[in-house]
Amino acid sequence: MTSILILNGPNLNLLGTRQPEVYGSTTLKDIEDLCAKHAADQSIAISFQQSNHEGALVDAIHTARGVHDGIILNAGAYTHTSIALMDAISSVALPAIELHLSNVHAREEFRHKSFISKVSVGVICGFGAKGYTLAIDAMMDHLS
Ligand code: CA2
Repeated sequence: MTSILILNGPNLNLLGTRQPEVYGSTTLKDIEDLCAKHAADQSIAISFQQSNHEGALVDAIHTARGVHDGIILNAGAYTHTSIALMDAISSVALPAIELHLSNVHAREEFRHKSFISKVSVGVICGFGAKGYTLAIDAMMDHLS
């Protein structure tokens, strides 16, 4: 069975509590449930994780090697700053999809830069919570 790690970075645990105009009113737990149902319908295994800590995210990416077939990563603000996460993705040699709820390209200039894009097979942004199921489908298509 194909297995996908869906990894979420800093502050995404606060989804649904503030800034609904930017990130929607769906909570991270709602998104996890959405992903679990979408994956179960297609007999895909998923592991849905979140951390506010860069090193913990690096550890989760390392642990994915030999366990998961691909990684969907919403690295939050670390997207725009973290060479460590970029190197972690490169080092495990698993396909990664960069994901964002918001359209980062329609926002502040500092959100236009991504270290994760450089090591990703593709990027999905701007579709809110729906982006997570789009990313699962894109990963399955990439792996097939
Ligand atoms: O659009 C996305 O998914 C982002 O990865 C979200 C990050 C942001 O730094 C990226 O540029 C784009 C921020 C997540 C913060 O989430 C919050 C949720 C509720 C309340 C406050 C922050």
